[in-house]
Parts: sequence; structure tokens; C-alpha cells
Amino acid sequence: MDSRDWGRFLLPYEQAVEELKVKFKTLRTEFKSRDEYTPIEFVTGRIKRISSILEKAKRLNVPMDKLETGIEDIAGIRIMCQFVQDIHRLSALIRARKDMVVVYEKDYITNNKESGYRSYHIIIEYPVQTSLGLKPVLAEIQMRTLAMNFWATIEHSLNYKFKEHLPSDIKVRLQNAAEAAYQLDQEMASIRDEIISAQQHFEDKTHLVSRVLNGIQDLYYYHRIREAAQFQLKFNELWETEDMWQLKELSQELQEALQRAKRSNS
Ligand code: 0O2
Ligand code: 0O2
Repeated sequence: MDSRDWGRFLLPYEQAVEELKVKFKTLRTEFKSRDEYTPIEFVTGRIKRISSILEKAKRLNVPMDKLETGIEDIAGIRIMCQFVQDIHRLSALIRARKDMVVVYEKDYITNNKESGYRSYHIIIEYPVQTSLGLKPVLAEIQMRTLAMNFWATIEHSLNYKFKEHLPSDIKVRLQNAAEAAYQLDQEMASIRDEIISAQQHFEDKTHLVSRVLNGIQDLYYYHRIREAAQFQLKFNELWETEDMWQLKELSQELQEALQRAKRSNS
């Protein structure tokens, strides 16, 4: 293949990378415009370098006329997420899309590589619209957390520099660092869950308080002055102690008192 052929060969892959980058960046913008939490932190993309394609073809015994099917990551998209849960959510969104077809998936998060590498890879078939008609190309979508990306970026640059000559003690330290990155992801995920459940608890409390206060006001409306004053006193006590369980009971009793008041009023 001469250099001109390479240019023509890579063109649909370049187009695929550009289009896919726009699509996933737009997905992020869409979540943000709805004020929703976005599972995408940022998106990057690249075309594999010709030397890397040749090296990989040699390593995998792929003949030059079978590069299109033999090398799946000529077009590569990388999506960075805050949490591992975001990667699973994003994978489901990708599987549901009509503009790309999932060929297969590689879960290097559950089954990390020997190096310590973790990421979730999805190989897709993506149709590129060219002047000669539709051309389906293979592309690899890598999804990782920020911690996984931090590790992989540094490890990749070290491997690139030292090739196969990475000292074995360094390899072990990199494996340990990968484990530390994974622990960090787990810790952050559990902190996030606790924050969300604390927010939920806060929401519950806010609703409960307004339900009780509205209930007391309704009792006044039905001229149950003494009862309303008793509920107000009880509420003041519980408000001080922040006893949610008793506050729930108080709210229940208040609803029953209101039903009685409504019945005797009608
Ligand atoms: P913004 O709003 O400027 O950040 P292109 O769209 O072709 O110009 P490409 O190829 O996607 O850009 O660029 P690149 O360098 O691969 O980076 C893609 C996006 O990821 C860029 O944002 C970077 O700012 C962002 N990015 C890269 N590394 C990090 C990182 O560590 N943290 C964060 N939060 N963002 C990072 P944009 O698309 O130019 O937009
Ligand atoms: P580039 O162009 O530098 O991004 P194999 O390599 O045979 O084990 P396979 O099937 O070729 O596996 O592909 P795999 O492992 O699913 O995905 C290859 C890509 O995943 C790599 O691209 C990296 O981007 C990333 N990757 C895989 N393993 C590692 C690893 O141990 N460390 C880091 N940093 N990244 C990894 P390339 O080949 O590096 O190409």
C-alpha cells in the first residue's frame, strides 16, 4: 500500500471518529440542558497511527487486505465517566441506539488485564455516509472512570517509552497502583451513594415537616384549636430532637385527627 492509499483507507475512519465525538458530546450537552446528572465527563477520539496498525496486524497475523475486519480499533472513541455506575448506564444507552450496532463487548473492569488495565470496551459497527454510498466501519468505544484514565494514560506512556523492557518491579508497582485506583473508584462510589441517600433523607424530612405544619393549620381551619395546639407542642419537641420516626408517627396521628374533624364537620 502506498501513502495515498492509506489516506483514502483512513478517511471513513476519520469521519467515523469525528461524527461519534460530536454524538457523545451532544449526549452530554443534552443531559446538562435538562439539569440532569450526566454519565459523561468528557470525550476524546483518535485514529490509530499507521505504524500501530501495522504492528498490530503483524502481531495478530492479519493480512493487509483484511485490516477492515481484523483490526477493530482503527477508529477509537474514549469516554471518561465519574463513576463505574455511569459506565454501565452509558453502555445501556449505546446498546439502545439505532445509529450504531454493537458487535461485542470486553469487560476489562470485572476482568482486568494482567497489566492492571481496567476499562469497558464496546466494538461497534458504524455506518459512514460517503460519496460512494454507505460504508460500515468498525470502531472501538472505551469507557473508563477518571481514575482508570489517570492510570492508563501514565502506564501507556511508560510502556511506549520502555516497550517490553519495563522492569518487573515496576510492573508490580503499576499493578498495585491500578488496584489503588480501583479502590479509589469504589470508595468514591460509596461516598456518592451515602450523599444521595442523605439527600433523600433530607427531602423526606422537608416533606414530612411541611405535611405536619399544613395539617396543624387545617385543624385550626376545622376549629380544633386545642388539638391543633397539642400537635404543635409535640411537633416543637420532635423538631428539637430530630426524631424522624416519631415525626412520621405524629404525621400519621395528625392525618387521622383531620379525617375525624372532616367527618364531624360534614
Ligand atoms: P472544552 O469545553 O474546551 O473542554 P476537538 O473537538 O477535535 O477540538 P478533541 O479531539 O476531542 O477536540 O480534543 P482532545 O484534546 O482529545 O480533548 C477532548 C476534550 O476533552 C477537550 O474538550 C478537552 O478539554 C477534554 N479533556 C481532555 N483531558 C481532560 C481531563 O483530564 N479532564 C477534563 N475534564 N477534560 C479533559 P473540548 O471538547 O475541546 O471542550
Ligand atoms: P493505541 O492506538 O495506542 O490506542 P490485545 O492488545 O491483543 O491484548 P486487543 O484485542 O488488541 O487486545 O485490544 P484491547 O486490549 O481490547 O484494546 C486495545 C486498546 O485498549 C489499546 O490500544 C489501549 O488503548 C487499551 N489498552 C489495552 N490494554 C492496555 C494496557 O495494559 N494499558 C493501557 N494503558 N492501555 C491498554 P493500543 O493498542 O494501545 O493502541
